[in-house]
Amino acid sequence: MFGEIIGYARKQNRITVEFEKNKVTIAVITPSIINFFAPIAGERRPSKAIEHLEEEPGALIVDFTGETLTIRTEQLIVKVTSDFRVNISDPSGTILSEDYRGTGTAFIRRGAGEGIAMAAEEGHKLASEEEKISYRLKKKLDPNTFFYGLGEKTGHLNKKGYHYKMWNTDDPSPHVESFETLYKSIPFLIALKDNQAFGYFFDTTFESQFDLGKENSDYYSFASAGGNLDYFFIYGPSVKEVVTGYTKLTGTTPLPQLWTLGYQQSRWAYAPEERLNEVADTFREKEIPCDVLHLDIDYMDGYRVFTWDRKKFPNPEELLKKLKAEGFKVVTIIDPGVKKDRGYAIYDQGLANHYFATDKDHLPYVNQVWPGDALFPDFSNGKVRAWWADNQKIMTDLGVSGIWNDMNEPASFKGPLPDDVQFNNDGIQTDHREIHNVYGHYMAKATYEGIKQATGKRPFVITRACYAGTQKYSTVWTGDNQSLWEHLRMALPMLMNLGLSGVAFCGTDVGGFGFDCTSELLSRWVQVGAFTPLFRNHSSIFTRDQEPWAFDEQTESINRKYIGLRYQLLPYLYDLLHDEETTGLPIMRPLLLDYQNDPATYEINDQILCGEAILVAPVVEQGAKTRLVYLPKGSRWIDFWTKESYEGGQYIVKAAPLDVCPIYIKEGSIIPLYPVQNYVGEKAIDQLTLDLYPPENGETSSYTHYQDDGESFEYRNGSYNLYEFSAQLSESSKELYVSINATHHGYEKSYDSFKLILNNTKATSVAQNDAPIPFKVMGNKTVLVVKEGELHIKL
Ligand code: MIG
Repeated sequence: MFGEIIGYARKQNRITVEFEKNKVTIAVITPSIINFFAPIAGERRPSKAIEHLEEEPGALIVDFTGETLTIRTEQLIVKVTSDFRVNISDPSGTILSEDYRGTGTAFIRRGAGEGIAMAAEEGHKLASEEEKISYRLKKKLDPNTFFYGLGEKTGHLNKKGYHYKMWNTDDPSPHVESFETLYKSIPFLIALKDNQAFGYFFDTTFESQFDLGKENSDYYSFASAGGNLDYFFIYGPSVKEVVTGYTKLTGTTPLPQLWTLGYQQSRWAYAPEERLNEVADTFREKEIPCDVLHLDIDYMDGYRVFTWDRKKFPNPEELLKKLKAEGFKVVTIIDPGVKKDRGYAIYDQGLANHYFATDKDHLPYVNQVWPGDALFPDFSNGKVRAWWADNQKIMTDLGVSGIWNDMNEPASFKGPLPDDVQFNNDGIQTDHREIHNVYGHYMAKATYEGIKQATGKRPFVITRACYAGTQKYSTVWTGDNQSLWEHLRMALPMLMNLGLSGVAFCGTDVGGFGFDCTSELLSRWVQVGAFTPLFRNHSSIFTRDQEPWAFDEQTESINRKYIGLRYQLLPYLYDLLHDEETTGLPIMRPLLLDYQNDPATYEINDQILCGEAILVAPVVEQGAKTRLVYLPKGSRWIDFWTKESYEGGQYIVKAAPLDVCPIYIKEGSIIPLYPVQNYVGEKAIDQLTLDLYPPENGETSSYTHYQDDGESFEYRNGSYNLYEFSAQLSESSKELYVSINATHHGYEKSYDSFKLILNNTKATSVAQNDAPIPFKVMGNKTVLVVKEGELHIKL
């Protein structure tokens, strides 16, 4: 395909390498991020994932020996040889990524039977796929490599040994490990090898494949069914730096409105309005906090998007106003399929303006979804996105607070959209093969922009389908899981890998969507949900009720307990999302993200970190009343319930009766808490609680807390407050110094006081600026209320 290198040209940070048969471009984006581009399919087109590429390449040296072209950045050495073979090493020369130069072929399966060798089903499948792909890139696989990322995939945290595909797919059968595709396509892979992490972002929207040492353990490979070869190598060496690098390219999730972090209740479907009101009333009667209610497809008039069934919902505006007064925000579902129905405004406008995808003869393409015959807006056309964005006002003007985008793979009932369905692609006409994986992405983007323009507030969008970069516009949920223990277990690595793939704001249907949930399963699932960024219980029309009270008293009180805990943690979660807007780091993390030096964390599937401070080891097995917990090395950990303290780097056995989710707090943590409220904004928060777990003697720990109005974009103009908290324990362990300081004051409201909970601390005196401060010792902790300033606590 390429041949020998003939020469090269350099223009600042772009190096064009001329091969006998092709010309490639290597661009140094930053010292740790390199882009490799080969025009296999044709001209370069604007990326759909990367909208603002900031280049800060630093110093680089290029040199060519006649055989090998070497590019040295401040962080990497890239060597290119014939046939566009690339080796990448760190500055010390340790190889990170090496193109595979061997002749290894795919394994074969031998039939048992009479011992006759035969290619098995899978072999044939691989062979036929090979015909479809336009290029395959093979990289040498070292045995001590771990793989993460790839967005929303079934299976375990470490993806080594598996094969996955990127082709957005709605398959309602139970999601199992053998699924190669789901609703989302994020062609971003992280490799961790000898404590060095690096990533590859393959920016192709065509169907693509990742083989992670499945077909041959000597190499891993990436292949695409079309488009140009266009990938970014992103160096760590920490996984954190890789994730931050990837989100520097594709964007981070903007800070959401605070209420979106509250509890959300959904079901297919809360209709008519009496039913919705009944659910709302039950939350308030039972004092189970809830901020959001979702309306699924049955609120619409004959499944016509942007309409209401006026029999079931005679006056949506009044209804939403009434619910708002009770503290409920309503989110409505909007599907892409527009009913083919003359006289229906959305259809008429779409048709008149040529807004729908067409067949190859340029006639509007029709398939079937919920409303029957339906057409598909061509979201790859900026004009269509602008129209769709304007339509959001129809909903927000009635008081709708967020939009839930479903079915945007796009799903269709009469077979999949044919390859040759035509799309405008912002003026570079193309077909379904190129647009399929970004259809949901563009829909979410249009929805985000529409809500922003209509309300001026931070938009809340949930999408099922997405591509790399969708995190800039939308939160995601993982589609139609089922009420199975297997699916609760699966949710953890799936969400952790989504988080590592830039999708910081994500969640699963708590309790499971399909199949009937059990009281025990819901009790355990809500314990996980409380720590997932998007916390929504949702179930299908075909299943038994699944609200927190749908089972028995015990299940209800477990729901209340964990939803309440979630509301206490809101300021902590909000701080995480605020940090994430800059760093791109996920809220729900695999342990290895923070403990990369501890290889025992590399394959932990069933524990998570919620930010740095909280480790959660949920019970994900029916009947289990105890579980093994791994506490990572490098920190000490305090049992959240008993306050017992443990050294990291060990497994412990934790008793976990049904109402106990094992939770551990990292020693030294200072966690901001709100009181439990029925909904965000119910109580004015004049006092912030600081749940403090003192550091080791001689150590200091600190925490930055962020505060703003929780809904507008004013924070971008400086309208926010920052507080710096720190705690220091003296060498003798006899003195604890705590400081509370406002370091940025731009938002008009602030806290009047702080309630300090000093865990595992018995104070004998407390002074602020030498003046004694009253305090209470309660068991093993000390509680006091203070203003900003320096505190001297004698123990
Ligand atoms: O084919 O709108 O994943 O959350 O409740 C089912 C009805 C269509 C699939 C979504 C699910 C939603 C359901 N939808």
